[in-house]
Formats: sequence, structure tokens, C-alpha cells
Amino acid sequence: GLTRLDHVGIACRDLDASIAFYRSTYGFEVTHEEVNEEQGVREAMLRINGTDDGGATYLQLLEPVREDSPVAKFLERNGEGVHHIAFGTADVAGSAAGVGEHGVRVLNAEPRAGTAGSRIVFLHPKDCGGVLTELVQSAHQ
Ligand code: CMX
Ligand code: CO
Repeated sequence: GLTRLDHVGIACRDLDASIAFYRSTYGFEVTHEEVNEEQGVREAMLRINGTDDGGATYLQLLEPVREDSPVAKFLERNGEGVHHIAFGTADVAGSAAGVGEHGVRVLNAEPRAGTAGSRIVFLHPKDCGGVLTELVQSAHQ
């Protein structure tokens, strides 16, 4: 099942400026940074609570690295802001299949590579009350 909130994804135009805002305003620190070419993002994870063993909750700051990427398209339409939410699971394929049985479109037939070796799938926002939703299985699970 889905056991926790893993992260909230936030689309931004300038990753370093966004990191600086969260650090100076709230004191959140970057625990991980990477480029995910497949997803078309440069991203930073800021840990809000928990420990780095697959049980923590993060903010995921997302800057597009290509114009045809989902985050670039989102910024063009909406400007900066909340892009998606992500629920944690110990079994992403099983959780996706379970959600799919409820008529929600699962956008990835197979889990994709997510942050720090995690495995992720996305659910269509139009089937989730307008909320782009990600399911994520940590590399530690
Ligand atoms: N949240 C809510 N609604 C969204 C949305 C979002 N992030 N992105 C698009 N939509 C809505 C649009 O508003 C639009 O609604 P209307 O038809 O009412 O105007 C509809 O979905 C279609 O929008 P679109 O701009 O034409 O976008 P696409 O259909 O091309 O793509 C989506 C939308 C969700 C299928 C695509 O963004 C996707 O596959 N996302 C998953 C991958 C992703 O987002 N990766 C980046 C994050 C990586 C990570 O978390 O690690
Ligand atoms: Co995410």
C-alpha cells in the first residue's frame, strides 16, 4: 500500500534561486541533487523530516533541462508552483496495478528511474482530481 508522503514536486525556473529561498526562509537543506535526463529535469531534494533510508519526506525542486519536457510545458502554462505530489510505497509496480484497477490511468507501463535510484510511476492528473500524482519506491526498499 501507500504508506507516506514521499515528496511534493515544485516547478521552478532557476533551481539555485529556489534552493536559496527554501534554505534562507525555512532552513531546509539539500540532501541530494541530480539531473534526470529521461524526466528532463535538474532537481534537488530538500529533506523536511525523517532519515535517509527511504522513510523521509522531501521537497523536490524541479528545473527543466529541455523545452519539450513536462516541467517546461507546465511552467509555460502555469508559471512556477506545485507540480505534483508523490506517495511512498514498498512495491511501486503492485501499488500502480492496484490504483489502475480503479480506472486511474497509469502513465508508465513499467516503473521509470527516479531520484537516487528510486523507481517511479505517474498517474494522470485528470483521473486524480487535477493532481499529478507519482508513486515512488525508494532504492532502500
Ligand atoms: N498538474 C495538474 N494538471 C496538469 C499537470 C500537472 N502537473 N500537467 C498537465 N496538467 C493538465 C493540463 O492543465 C491540461 O489540462 P486541460 O486539458 O484541462 O487544459 C492537461 O493536463 C493536459 O496538459 P498538457 O500540458 O497538454 O500536458 P500533457 O498531456 O502533454 O502532459 C502529463 C501531462 C501529466 C501526462 C505529463 O506532464 C507527464 O507525463 N508527466 C509525468 C512526468 C513528469 O511530470 N516528470 C517530471 C517530474 C519528475 C520527477 O518527479 O522525478
Ligand atoms: Co517527483
